[in-house]
Formats: sequence, structure tokens, C-alpha cells
Amino acid sequence: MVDTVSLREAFAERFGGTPQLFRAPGRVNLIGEHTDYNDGFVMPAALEFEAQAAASVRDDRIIRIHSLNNGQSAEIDLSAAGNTPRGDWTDYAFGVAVMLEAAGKQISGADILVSSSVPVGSGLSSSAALEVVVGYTLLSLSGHAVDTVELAQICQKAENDYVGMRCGIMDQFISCNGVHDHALMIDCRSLERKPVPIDPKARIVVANSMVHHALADGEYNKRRNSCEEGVRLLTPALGDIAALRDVSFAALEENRDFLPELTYRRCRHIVTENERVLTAAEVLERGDLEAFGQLMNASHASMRDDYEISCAEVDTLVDIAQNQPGVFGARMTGGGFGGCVVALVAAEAVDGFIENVRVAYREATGHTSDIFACAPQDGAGPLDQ
Ligand code: GAF
Repeated sequence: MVDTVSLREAFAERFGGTPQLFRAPGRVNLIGEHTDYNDGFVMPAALEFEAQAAASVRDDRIIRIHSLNNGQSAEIDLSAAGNTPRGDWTDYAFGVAVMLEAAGKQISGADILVSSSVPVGSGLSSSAALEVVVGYTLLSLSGHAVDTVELAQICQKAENDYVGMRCGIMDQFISCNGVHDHALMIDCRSLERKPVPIDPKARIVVANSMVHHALADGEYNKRRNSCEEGVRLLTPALGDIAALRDVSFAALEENRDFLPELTYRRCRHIVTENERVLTAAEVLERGDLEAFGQLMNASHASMRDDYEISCAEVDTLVDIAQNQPGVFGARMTGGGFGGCVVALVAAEAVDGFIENVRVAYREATGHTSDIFACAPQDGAGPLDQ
């Protein structure tokens, strides 16, 4: 992570003047995968990894952006008609500017320098962190109060309609609304949220498989289509269902003959995952870490076997993690096809866990996993000046 002094200096060198600083975190999801776009439940936490922006307002309608991560610069003129995606990282930033305007939030031009410590392609939401920090920055520089629920929705819209990735609301929502030392139980239909404290006896540990399979976005959209197909095919039997959130496991089982086998398995992941998240929130509240860990393990099995979004390296990493002393549970986190594994580990066992998992995963795959214990953070905001 770049320190704030260096961030200011880099800004002054590139654009001149004194910037304001903002931040937006990446996330890890403890449980509830692919449930967000089914109007269901998720339980992410915001991470220490974050996107940071140094920015100042301009007196025209041009947004210039420079990334310290890749050294690239780009600009967009908000007053010009027909700003279209370029197919690169700038779409996450400019897409948010375009969607803010479309939502009726007139924004000023700005010079923005961004720097992010969220590893790209690791399933920790580097894109949502970039969207949210840019959105927060543009709103603040333009004198708008930031409504963090609305900002999450606008950033999701940017990703859906400008970038072309049909993601749910989870990543943007937790980046906007994370709570220090807590996971956040989110109802992705009502957008109600409840902070759930993490028992100090346990630590959230994230291990990066260091692989990312390129088919991720296409497969993601296919999973969404399967869920929508499930709703369509179940509607005649179940009546008015808006999303798989409205289907109980018993109802799914009774009506499975209406679904092709693959669609049935996709739906079974979502329906059972929603139930797992609801139970997970209950058991975490009463400090039953063993029960929470079992739900994490079951979630992984469901992602691997029913939703088929895991891959060999991630399964190996999960298997190694689940079999360490002091581990309550472990599962893949994020969209899938590589990326990170999250484990809940007894506080006193964390050091041994990190060492053992690193060695065993390297022996099994040749990859050296980045592994770190996390302390959940607050959502986006100004960066300490
Ligand atoms: C990605 C998406 F962006 C989220 O909306 C969510 O669906 C997640 O995959 C899977 O739970 O991070």
C-alpha cells in the first residue's frame, strides 16, 4: 500500500496541486456465494486491501485518471455525447462517472490518481474497490452527500451496463458499508444489513491459490442464466416467485422434475446456500464457531459439485486448509474459477496454519500461496488526511 505522503507527492507530480484522499476496501466473503443476484443472503467483510484515490476538482467536465499500479493514464469528457467502454480497467472508473450522471448526480471534472493494494483476479473485489473509490471521490468533490447504499447500486450498474459483467450487489455494497471487526449479513433484496461480530477466539485467514482461469466472466453469466431459467421453469408450479430466494429446499425437491438436471443442480446450490447463510448468521451470533465452520465446508462442496465454480487448485487448497489443526472451516470465496480461499482459524493456531498451508500447497501444486490473517475494516470514506 502506498502511504499517504507518497500518494500526495505522486498526485502533485502528475497533476499539480494538493489533493483530497479517499479509500474503498476489497472484500472477502465468509459465506453466501452467487446468492446476491438471486435476491438472497451474503456475509462478506471488508479487507485491509483497498483502492485509494488522490483527487482534485477541475473547472471543466473532463475526468483525467492515472493508475499507479499500471502507469496508465486516460481521460473522458463528460460533456461529450456517447462515451463508450474501452474494454480495459478505465471502464470501472469512467463507467461510474457515466452512471452517476445517469442517476441525476451532476459531477464536476476531476484529476484522479488511483493506487490499489487489492490483488487483481484473486476474487477479493479489486474492481468493486476501484469503482467505489472513484464514485466516492467524484461525489465528494462535486459537493454531494454520499449515500453508501445508493453509491453501491450505482457502481453495480456501472459494472452491469458499462463493463458488461452481470454481477450482483455484494462487492460494491460491502466496499461501501463494511464495519470494523465485523462481517456484514446482507439481505440482497431489501438491502437491509446487520453487522455480525467476529468472535475474538477466531481469525479470518485468506489464502490465494495464485490461479485465475480466464473463463470466469463467461461462466459467471451462464450461472446467472441457469438461475433465471430455474425461476422460469418453477413458476408454473410455485406461483409468483421473483427469484430463487423465494424457493425453499422442500419446494425445489418436490418440483425437480420440471428442471433439466444441470439447472436443478445450479438451483440446489443457490437454495441450500441461502439456507446456510441464514444459519451461519445465527450460529456466529451465539459464538458457535464449529457450526459456522461446518457450514463453510458444506458451502465449498456445493460450489464444487453443484455450481461447478471451483477448480483443481482451489479444491486442493481448500482440502489442505480444512485439514489443519485449529481450523473451523474453509471454502473458496468470490466468483470462482481460481482466486482465494477463506478459512476460519482459532487465533492461537493461525501462525502454524499459514506455514503448513503454504508448504503443503506448494508441494501439491508448485504455486506459492499468499496467506494472511484479516481484520475486517470500515467501508469507503475519506482517507486520513
Ligand atoms: C462476484 C460478483 F461480483 C458478486 O456480485 C458475487 O456474485 C460473487 O462473484 C459471487 O458470490 O464477486
